[in-house]
Amino acid sequence: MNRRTFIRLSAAASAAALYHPLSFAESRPSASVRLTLRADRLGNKIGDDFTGLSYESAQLGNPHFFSGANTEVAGFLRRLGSSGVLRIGGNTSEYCYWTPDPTKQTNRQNPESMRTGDKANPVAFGLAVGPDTGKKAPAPVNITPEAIRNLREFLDACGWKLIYGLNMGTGTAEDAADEAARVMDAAGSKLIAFQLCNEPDLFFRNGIRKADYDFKQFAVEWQNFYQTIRARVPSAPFAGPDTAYNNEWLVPFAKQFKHEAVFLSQHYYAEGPPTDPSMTIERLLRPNPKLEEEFAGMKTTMQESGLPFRLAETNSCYQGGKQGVSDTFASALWSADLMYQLATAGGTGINFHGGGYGWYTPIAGTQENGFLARPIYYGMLLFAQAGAGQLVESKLDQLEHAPLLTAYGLRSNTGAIKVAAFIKNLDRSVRLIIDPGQRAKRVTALRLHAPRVDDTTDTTFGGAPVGAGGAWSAAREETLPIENGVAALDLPPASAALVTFESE
Ligand code: BDP
Repeated sequence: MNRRTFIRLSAAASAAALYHPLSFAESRPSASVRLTLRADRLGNKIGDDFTGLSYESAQLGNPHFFSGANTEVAGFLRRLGSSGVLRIGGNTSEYCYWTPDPTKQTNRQNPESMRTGDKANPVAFGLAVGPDTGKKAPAPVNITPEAIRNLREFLDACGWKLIYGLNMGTGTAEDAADEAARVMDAAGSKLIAFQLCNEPDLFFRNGIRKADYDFKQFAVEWQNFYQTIRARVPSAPFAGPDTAYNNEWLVPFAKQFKHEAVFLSQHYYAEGPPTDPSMTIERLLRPNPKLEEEFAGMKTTMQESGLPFRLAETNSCYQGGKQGVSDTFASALWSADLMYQLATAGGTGINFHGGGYGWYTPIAGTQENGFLARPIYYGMLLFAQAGAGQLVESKLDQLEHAPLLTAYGLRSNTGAIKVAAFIKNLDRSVRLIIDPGQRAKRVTALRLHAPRVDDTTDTTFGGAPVGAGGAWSAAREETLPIENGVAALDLPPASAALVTFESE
């Protein structure tokens, strides 16, 4: 090797050592992207109940988790919206058994102290259930009337509504009807729908049904459960099919059950399995063809049936999430962007799955140890702060400067124009020039920030972290310059901001 080659190679090596693909140096944006809003052209509405969380049904095995006493978790939910939707379901819903007489509990995993509500027993009081990893059939869990009563108290404490998953996978229609009667009685108008099972399009391969299980067989069972429950609870509302991803089940379900269902539901996991090394932050932040497919199915079914659609379970990576991806700041950018993508495509709500210490859970913890907001929660917080309203026609120009930039205009119900902007490029910053389409007297921005895109602990929104019980208020609100009616927002790589235009 001659000396010149050596110098060149060692210079390259030290540059490589300094360069970390996930850390970003603050740099002044050298390029601009322009966002033009047409404030007079309004699109889809975003309702108060758009936001939501999803928990495993097995969580009800500890009746003290979703209870009026769990003011911590109720506070975290309230921060995300005054009337969001809590969905109870997941893989474990097929292994939860209605137990109207608690003295007859059969499940050995359910300790005696959990039934007596012994708050002094940290195991009983603190038991939090994480997302099922789908690797084997989960342990059976008993659901008692106490759990249902407490669930109602919890909903009162946070103001949220309920989607309740029954067990069609391994339970009977009679038990489901009895459970539904109790849930209906306790939850009343807080219940927006029962779902009969979780991801029936995967029953053929997860041991719940035989390998030839298809939509036709499912539809017969669904109809039978529906009729049995309706005979007992004539006003029970239903949603479905709560499929994993399969439009070939979703579309015929919409056709066949459009008069029985109040809305349609499907799931979406951006990545998986976590053991696959190609499941990365970079991939999570790129557009996903799987999502496009789901949206196509969603649009067809909505047209077909006239029913609303809810993404009733979603998260970044199936099998319980991926450490280093699902628990990072990238998930904050991903979650809020997904909420706006869904609203733009016509969806009416979303439920991020979680619980316990799952990698992708928005709220992590137990009653014993306390709870904290994970990065994904901050994405939902940005969406909550934008609030309900109606999307405004928005156009991005010069996007070649930041191909992964997305931005959404919203006329909020408070009257203000808001813009949520996300730059998912890791290697460039950009100046976003925003023309709000109407005169503004003051423009402010709250930033979604973390020191690195793979950071797991230091996310902030508006310069402030979320504290105990969901406590949060913005500590830093930037005033953006306005020139000739347009505002300028500098976005560093992998970051987001919520901009508010106050009209004159
Ligand atoms: C979904 C299941 C849920 C799991 C999740 C996952 O409904 O119970 O926790 O996948 O694999 O399909 O993370």
